[in-house]
Amino acid sequence: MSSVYVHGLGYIGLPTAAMLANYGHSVSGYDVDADLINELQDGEVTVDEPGLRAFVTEALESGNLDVTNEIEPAKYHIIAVPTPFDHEAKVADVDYIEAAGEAIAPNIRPGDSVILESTVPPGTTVEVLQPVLEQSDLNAGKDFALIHCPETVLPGNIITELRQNDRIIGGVNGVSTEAAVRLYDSFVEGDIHTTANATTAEFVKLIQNTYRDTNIALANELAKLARDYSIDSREAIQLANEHPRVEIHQPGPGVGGHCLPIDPWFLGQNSDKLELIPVARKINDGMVDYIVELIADELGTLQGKRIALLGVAYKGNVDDIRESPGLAIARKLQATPVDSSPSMSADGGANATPEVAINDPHVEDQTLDLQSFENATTDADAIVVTTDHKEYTEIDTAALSERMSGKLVIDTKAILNEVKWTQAGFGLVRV
Ligand code: SAJ
Repeated sequence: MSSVYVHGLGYIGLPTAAMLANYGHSVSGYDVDADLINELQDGEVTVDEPGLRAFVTEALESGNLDVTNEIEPAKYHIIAVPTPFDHEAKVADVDYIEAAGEAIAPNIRPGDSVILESTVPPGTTVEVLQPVLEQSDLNAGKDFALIHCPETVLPGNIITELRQNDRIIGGVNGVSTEAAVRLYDSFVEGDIHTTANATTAEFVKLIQNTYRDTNIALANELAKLARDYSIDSREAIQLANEHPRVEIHQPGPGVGGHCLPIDPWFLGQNSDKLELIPVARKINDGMVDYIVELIADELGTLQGKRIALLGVAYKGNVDDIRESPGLAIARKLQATPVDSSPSMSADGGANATPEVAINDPHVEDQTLDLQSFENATTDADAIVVTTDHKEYTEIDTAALSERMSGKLVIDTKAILNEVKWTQAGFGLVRV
């Protein structure tokens, strides 16, 4: 079994390191964050990902996984560092990839492999990483293998998908591709698809998320149209999807996470041909305003209203709030003046806004003023479900009904049982 160095122990690097270790490789996990290294050395796993703690503990206790803040030579180097997104310029920051390359370069020996797993704009492996690694005086494709192998796992199901998903492997030449196939073949149960072209592998990863984002934009536009025609968008989409060649995604409060709202921009970073994709992005980002308007419309006014917002994680059953639509809706509501007339507004000033109480059973964040479900919903005029957490499907409607002032429920994820909620006397509005 090979020695592997995993650079970056985040959502992808840590489970990947543990996976390789649990399949018998000798793995070192490295991260620039000294606190994270200390925590992991003490056996602490803070990421809220099902099964991850036990999986990492198993790897550490087997002796196959070691976490360290030093970089040494290894047969394989896997780079799984973040590529932060500059929201203003809409471009990827590849500094961490360059830094990882610089740290690896002095440690590469002939015959080693460097695999980039981080999501990157097309061309990054060859144009950014390769020159940095070749400072070693060794040549990619000739002396060492250089490969892009994008991660494709779904947060919330990472360990299963690491094993079961197909992988795309694109080396800078055939020898590079084959070297990576040998490593991934040791634990991947899905199919391994190869291309002797790292840029194609980068492109494929990005178009998977772009397909999803663009498809959701269509669903969101359809949801808006359906409301105008007073029909249920979910029923219409479900019926449309009965056709063997139609697969429309689900509408919602917008698109969150660090992948779908970002990757479409990475795709066009080194080209001027983006047209449709930015429109889809605008539609999905615009859902925040649309939902705020919908809440105001359903309540008649936002003046003097108390709204319980349920869910700031970007999707169900995870603790990740990156690009969270729920949080954006809460902030937008909190910034929406209820009336421009000082005499009319709740606090007598022109800047009065509705009261927004936020709950999320999965998120712990001191800066968000999160409330318990009970406190958030007490005296609420409306509840707005913005994340499909399982806890929200199990709400005791009778107890809630006693606590709330109003009976309006806006379910942006369509997770609440229509019969249960309407029988309990709630007015249920689905997006
Ligand atoms: N969403 C909708 N409607 C849908 C599906 C999702 O509004 O029909 C929203 C979700 O609520 C969420 C956002 O989209 O806010 C993204 O969620 P997601 O479950 O589609 O995807 P992510 O971001 O958690 O993970 C994606 C996955 N990509 C694909 O399915 C093509 C995952 O496999 C990737 O590994 C991950 O991006 C990544 O790291 O790129």
